[in-house]
Amino acid sequence: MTEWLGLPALAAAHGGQIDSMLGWTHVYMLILFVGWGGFFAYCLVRFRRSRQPVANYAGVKSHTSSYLEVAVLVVEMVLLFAFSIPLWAARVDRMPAANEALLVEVTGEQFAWNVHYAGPDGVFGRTDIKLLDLQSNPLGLDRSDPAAKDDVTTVNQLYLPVNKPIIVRLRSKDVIHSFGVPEFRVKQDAIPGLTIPIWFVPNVTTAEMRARTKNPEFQYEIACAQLCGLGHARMRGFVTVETADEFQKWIDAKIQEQSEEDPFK
Ligand SMILES: [Cu+2]
Repeated sequence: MTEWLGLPALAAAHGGQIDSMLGWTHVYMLILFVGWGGFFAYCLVRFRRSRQPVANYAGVKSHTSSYLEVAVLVVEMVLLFAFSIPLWAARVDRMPAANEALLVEVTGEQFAWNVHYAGPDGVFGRTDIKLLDLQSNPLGLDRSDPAAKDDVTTVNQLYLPVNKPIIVRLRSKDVIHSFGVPEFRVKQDAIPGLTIPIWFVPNVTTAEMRARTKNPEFQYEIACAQLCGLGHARMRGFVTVETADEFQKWIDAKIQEQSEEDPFK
């Protein structure tokens, strides 16, 4: 229905609602544009100099323009109250239950996305700013904490299972970044000092999307959508959406690999 907008391919369960909202906004704005444009052209002709050589201080007495403005206001109220607020309530405000969702922490920094999974125990290990090392431990994860043993961290690689609600807890280490994945129709600023949750349900795997777009190199990309410094343009993360089994295999392998690297284990 909204193909005419030329949006990126859709890969999240609720994305259709966002697209329809975008579609309606464009339709209303097109009507307004044509209306205002027509009104402007009419005024140029109607109040041309040859017809009105001298300014008339009383001005126009008709109320037509006031009625038009009220009509514009009504259209904008419809957009706000009939579309935006209900959509916000359904899509943003109401988080999925924590036991049905996969919770991932994503921390922006200049210029990378740090991804942190709690692992099978579902508990995020302790982090400590003193342990922070940009190369080896960008999140300052304390591996001596029992809850951290099975935690998985990656840089710029977000793996997600398909058809499962994902809650991303967004944070930032330095400046304002913005987590934007166009195919999931999500975009949210990551603000230092705040932890901001967003959620979505990816419903097309990377493999399916590659087949659909006939592009074997297709990847979902986390684009930093706030100009965050000189390296902003290279602040790209990648999202791989897999089946539940593939995702489980990936995370198990990751846990294995990290425990082998871990000198304290
Ligand atoms: Cu950034």
